[in-house]
Amino acid sequence: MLKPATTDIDALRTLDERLRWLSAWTIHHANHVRTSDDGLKVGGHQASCASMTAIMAALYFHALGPNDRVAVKPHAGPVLHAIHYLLGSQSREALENFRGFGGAQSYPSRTKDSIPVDFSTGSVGLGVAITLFASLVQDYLTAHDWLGEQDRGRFVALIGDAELDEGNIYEAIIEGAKHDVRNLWWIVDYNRQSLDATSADRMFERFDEIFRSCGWRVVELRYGKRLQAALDRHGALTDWFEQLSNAELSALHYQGGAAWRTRIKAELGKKAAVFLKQYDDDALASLFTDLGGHCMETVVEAFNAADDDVPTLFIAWTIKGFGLPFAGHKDNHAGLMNPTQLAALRDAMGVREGHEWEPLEGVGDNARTGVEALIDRTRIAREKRSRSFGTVPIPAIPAPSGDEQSTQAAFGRILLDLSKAGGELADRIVTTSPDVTVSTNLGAWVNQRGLFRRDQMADIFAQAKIASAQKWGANNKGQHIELGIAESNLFLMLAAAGLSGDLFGTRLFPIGTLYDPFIARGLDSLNYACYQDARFLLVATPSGITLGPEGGAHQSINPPLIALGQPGLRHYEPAFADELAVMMQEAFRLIDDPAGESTYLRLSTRSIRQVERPDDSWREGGLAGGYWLREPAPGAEAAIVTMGAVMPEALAAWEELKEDVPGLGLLAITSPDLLHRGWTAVQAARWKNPPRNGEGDHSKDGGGGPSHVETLLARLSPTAGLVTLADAAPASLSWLGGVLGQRVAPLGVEKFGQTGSLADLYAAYRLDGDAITEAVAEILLQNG
Ligand SMILES: Cc1ncc(C[n+]2csc(CCOP(=O)(O)OP(=O)(O)O)c2C)c(N)n1
Ligand SMILES: [Mg+2]
Repeated sequence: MLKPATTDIDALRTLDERLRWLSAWTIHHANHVRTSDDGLKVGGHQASCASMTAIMAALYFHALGPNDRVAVKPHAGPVLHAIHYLLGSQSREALENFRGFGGAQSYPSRTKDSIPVDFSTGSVGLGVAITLFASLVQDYLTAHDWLGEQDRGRFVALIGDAELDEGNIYEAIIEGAKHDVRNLWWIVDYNRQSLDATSADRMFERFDEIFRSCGWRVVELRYGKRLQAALDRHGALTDWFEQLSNAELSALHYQGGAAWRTRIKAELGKKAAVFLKQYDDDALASLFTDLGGHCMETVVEAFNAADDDVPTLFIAWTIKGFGLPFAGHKDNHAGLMNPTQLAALRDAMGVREGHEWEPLEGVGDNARTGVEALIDRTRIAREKRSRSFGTVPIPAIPAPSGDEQSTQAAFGRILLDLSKAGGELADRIVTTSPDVTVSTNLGAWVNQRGLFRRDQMADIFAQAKIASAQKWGANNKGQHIELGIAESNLFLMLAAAGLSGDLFGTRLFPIGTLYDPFIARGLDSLNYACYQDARFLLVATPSGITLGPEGGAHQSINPPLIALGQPGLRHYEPAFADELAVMMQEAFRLIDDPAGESTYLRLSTRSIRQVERPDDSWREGGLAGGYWLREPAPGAEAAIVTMGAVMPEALAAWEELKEDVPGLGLLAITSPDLLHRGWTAVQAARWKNPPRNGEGDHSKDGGGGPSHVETLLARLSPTAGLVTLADAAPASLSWLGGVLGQRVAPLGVEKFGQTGSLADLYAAYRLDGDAITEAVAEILLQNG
């Protein structure tokens, strides 16, 4: 760690002021200067920025090394942009267009911002926790000889104090403790205010205990040097000050010097007389705002002292809106200075009107040299890092053999075969699961490739010669990261490992498994992973009421609908093992393709008879979202349209009905998600809509020709009826009727499941042959 010279401290103070000005001005400009044609409030968080500028100046212009990565508190996004503006890596245009289309994003975004953003933030808590999993991925890569010591860094999260209420943070530190995670700095902007008001009192003491018990070092930056010195001389004042509640403290900061004087006089009387005499009102206000997080020396000292790999929580006391007219006001979260207030701040900061965007405006000639030198020496990346893709050959994945198979068992077999065959892809796969490794069929893979731990963990049961099918020893070459039961952690782990190419230059192929219904438990973390364009394979199994005796608490209904609405995640739902093999191969390809995405496979434990295939012509359609498993006659009046584990019911019904319903087709849907995307993409292309800013078109369609789903359904009569059948919410498939205006009789699960045999459940929930026959009759009758 570099020890700063005194002149550097001065330069850092100047940069702190510049960041406070530029962030406030960027937000002001977007709200009060830029013309608005829709009357919407643009917004921004001047107060949340102002409380962090000293911390961020010290971090970016002093403490950070070139390999360090930071998740910035979402509402301090403008400060990050201001930092890059000073470094010359952010344009004035992007700042002038803050929160505008194509401009600097409101919250730091890896994919949409032009500056290097290490982790997107926005949904509070998630940016914090992903740094922990990124650190774990760093250790994984080092242990596997993919990352040298010289390329390792520290992971930093800048956190709002109210953000610490998010439970996912505690789930993460518990997991981190198990893995002895290190190289983390989490820096809390302890301004004691949330969005609505001031936050609960003295929570820092609780946080302190929680983090320490998880193996963290906790460093509190309560007072700045000036305030500390004053309090040291006046014991009674210290006691009084420390008794102030968060609300009282904030109110006094807002009210200013006269209010401090009145309160102190009233409550300490003579004991404070000597103290009060030393300060006029302005000096008094200034003294009490000298909290740890605003005192450059204090911040720099604390960063310098934490120069090891122990995970460290810094609790830096600050004032929300520090230096701005609404400092400390409980309602200041979204508060914006009005033009008069802004002009006063501008004058106070020595910024000339019309020169607001000058990077070092108001910095005197003497100071300027030091500031420029410090900016030059700053070691953080100034350019957006190039993403690494296309590095790993993806071998063909053969289908596992067997007349009867479940997709879940086939998944385990495919991974086992991949492991045995070896090769680069197999070596780069890292699997992870929240305590359902064995029950999602990852067991054989883990037996082959082992659990990952930095330190050796003996397989005690194996050593004691106790019979077990599952090996459970770990070392630093293992390829499975076992997590506790916290699905949010699973998705954050997948997010971090799915960004390994971007963060560390080495692509991993992360595979996470969990039970399908519990996707919902980690949904925001999953969305967060996709939002950052992390690449992974999510295997959700078992699924649906097909789980039978396990009952309603474990039977998923709506994940296909979730997937239908989730950008960056492709849903595949195979019925047969050969489909699954093709989908896994495609999922690996998509992980390593610049225009790719993540894949969600919805699998089942139901063992079903595999179909005989005359040839491989189904494959292309299977990958595109669907294919005719039983061809309809041209212009046929009816088709059964089915996805996943209920395929045997559809096949049986087709056999039974094919005589009575001439030309009846059976359409196997492998991805409603892809079909829907292809359909809308083609329509957009027809209307010549350009693709949205930066978003890859993941469908194969888009040229204006018919989409895959249109081609499939055009085989039927325009007046045909579709019986859709899925062990999922019926809306997963019923939308297909909208494509060509064909009628639909939707079958699926709309009520919570329960225990029972498959026959019982399929009958009760109308997924059986009778239901299909009735539905076919229904649509034919309607046809008149
Ligand atoms: C998951 C989530 N819930 C709610 C919000 C809305 N929100 C944004 S900031 C905020 C309060 C943040 O307070 P704090 O973390 O203390 O930050 P600061 O005081 O520094 O602005 C809330 C509730 C959000 N961004 N994410
Ligand atoms: Mg706060």
